Amino acid sequence: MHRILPLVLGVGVWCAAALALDVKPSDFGGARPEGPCEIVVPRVDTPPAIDGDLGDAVWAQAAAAKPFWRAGANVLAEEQTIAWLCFDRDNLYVAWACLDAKLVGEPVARDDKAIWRHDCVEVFLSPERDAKTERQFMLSVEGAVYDRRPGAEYGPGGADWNPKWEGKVKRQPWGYTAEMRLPFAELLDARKYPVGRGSVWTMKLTRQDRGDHSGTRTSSWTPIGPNTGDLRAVGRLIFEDRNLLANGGGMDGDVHEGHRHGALDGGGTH
Ligand SMILES: [Ca+2]
Ligand SMILES: [Ca+2]
Repeated sequence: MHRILPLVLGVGVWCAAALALDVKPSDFGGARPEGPCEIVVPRVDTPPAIDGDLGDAVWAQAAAAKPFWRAGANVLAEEQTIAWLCFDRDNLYVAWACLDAKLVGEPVARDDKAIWRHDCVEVFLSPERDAKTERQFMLSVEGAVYDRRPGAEYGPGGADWNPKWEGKVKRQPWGYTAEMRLPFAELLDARKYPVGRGSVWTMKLTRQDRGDHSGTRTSSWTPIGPNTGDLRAVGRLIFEDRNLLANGGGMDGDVHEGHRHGALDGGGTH
């Protein structure tokens, strides 16, 4: 969990960041995980206001996903990103802080592929833990959205899927912040399959960065291939509690799985 501390920032420009989070330049970056990327996200009582500003107290309780890796390479991304996640009964919430020297974007219509020429953050989610079903939520620095779900009923590419979700962005002196509210009911039959303690989904968190450099720089929380369509690059999104096998019971496979990830305790949550 994040400590709630006053902002003590060594770089002057950071002083303008009115974040409830204890965000400072040294927070960006970090070591590559030894195993699969996982994050255990806490349940919260008070939802954030989705306005792009991370001043909501609830973000200090959220789990952080970092660092981000350059797509197609085994090196940290040039401009780093932190995403924070938490949930309540009805929604998954995602906050973003993106270091970015030059913001590039313009308003475009929903599902306009021009969004790939803009600065964007993206979430890919599969409650079924099957990457081929992953739903994509993309939000540009100008607040444009692209969302898709694989399936013939959603058109070629799946972009005709238009769920109800919220995403807002706020420009910062050092880049931008963003917030998303992703309703469970848009992702699955939440009454039949309630999301809660011990639920595990697969997830990718990625970012497209345009700027004075050539082309798009793609980066990802999970080490990933050259583009965000990499179906193997999923991490595990764990709701509230990683291991429900408190007494070591259960099936052999589950025990081994729990043991294997035990070494990562806390690694994805700070
Ligand atoms: Ca907010
Ligand atoms: Ca869509």
